[in-house]
Amino acid sequence: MFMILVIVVSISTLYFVIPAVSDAAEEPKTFLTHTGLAIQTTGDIIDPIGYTGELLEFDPESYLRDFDYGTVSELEDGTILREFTITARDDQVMEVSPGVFYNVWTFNGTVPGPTIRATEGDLVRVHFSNEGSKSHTMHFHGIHKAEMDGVFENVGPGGKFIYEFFAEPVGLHLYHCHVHPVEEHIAHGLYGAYIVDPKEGRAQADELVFVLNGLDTDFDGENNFYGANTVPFYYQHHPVEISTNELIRAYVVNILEFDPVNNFHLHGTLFHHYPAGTDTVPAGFNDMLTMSQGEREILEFEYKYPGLYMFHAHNTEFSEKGWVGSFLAKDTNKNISDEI
Ligand SMILES: [Cu+2]
Repeated sequence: MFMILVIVVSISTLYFVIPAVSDAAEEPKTFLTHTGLAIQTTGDIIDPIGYTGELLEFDPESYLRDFDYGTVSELEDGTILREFTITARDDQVMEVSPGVFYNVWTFNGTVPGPTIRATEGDLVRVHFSNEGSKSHTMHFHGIHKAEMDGVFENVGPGGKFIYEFFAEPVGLHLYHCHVHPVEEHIAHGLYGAYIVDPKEGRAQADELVFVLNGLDTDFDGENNFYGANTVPFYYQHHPVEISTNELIRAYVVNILEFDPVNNFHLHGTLFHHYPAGTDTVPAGFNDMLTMSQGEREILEFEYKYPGLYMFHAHNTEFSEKGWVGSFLAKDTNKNISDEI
């Protein structure tokens, strides 16, 4: 009788244990729902949009100093031609914070898109393809013909468009999708920085790009996360390494949706700032900058003393929801002389 009881208990235990073991071994899949919500689950989905969102990896570390100068050639009249290939998609998913998945819409697979860079007077030619499921465009800030403005000529799914214009004026500009509702197309990530360098160049510096943005991960028209270059708290966990007594040039673009203003506050030093980077005379010497949506500023500064210095939105709601980082200023010259 005792043996029968043991056998019954053993079989019952296996019945409950084995399915649990096989479930645990299943890899969770990422799905987009028809509302655009990105979820991960091992279960069956009853509300699928019909495809699985591709998980996107984005590295804010490499984005920071990554400039796309295009493919360069020279026209017969001596004009420099810079050609760029940009592809829009709207089906990818990014884990923007541990366990939080968001349907990102991308130019060349990143949010922000690549930092497009040219020199004043260059001919810029952008070969744009829309591989998304919705219409998209590229609207560049700057001086160009009306038909190159990327506003009225919607590029449908599978469509292509070539934008061509001369790089002018000198400055820090912006590009973004301009299809309605523009708010939705920008909030999902279709934007990037566009830099036009002066012909004579700028002073040698360690150059960094910060695109200030936010993430409305629950679609209520308010941001749940804020950041510089998309990933909340990234530069707090991975401080930006710079050198003391070296000129730092930060290209700061505010593309934050839903909130009317954003700001940039620097600790331990002050910066000269140039609105839109269009003038050679700084507008001020400050440690605090407030920008409305679409505004850009070039900041130039140096650290006198080595150490860890914060930079963040002075609006504490934004900084406590991710828009905070640090510079790790190292006394590089001292280290070199020590080694010698
Ligand atoms: Cu769009």
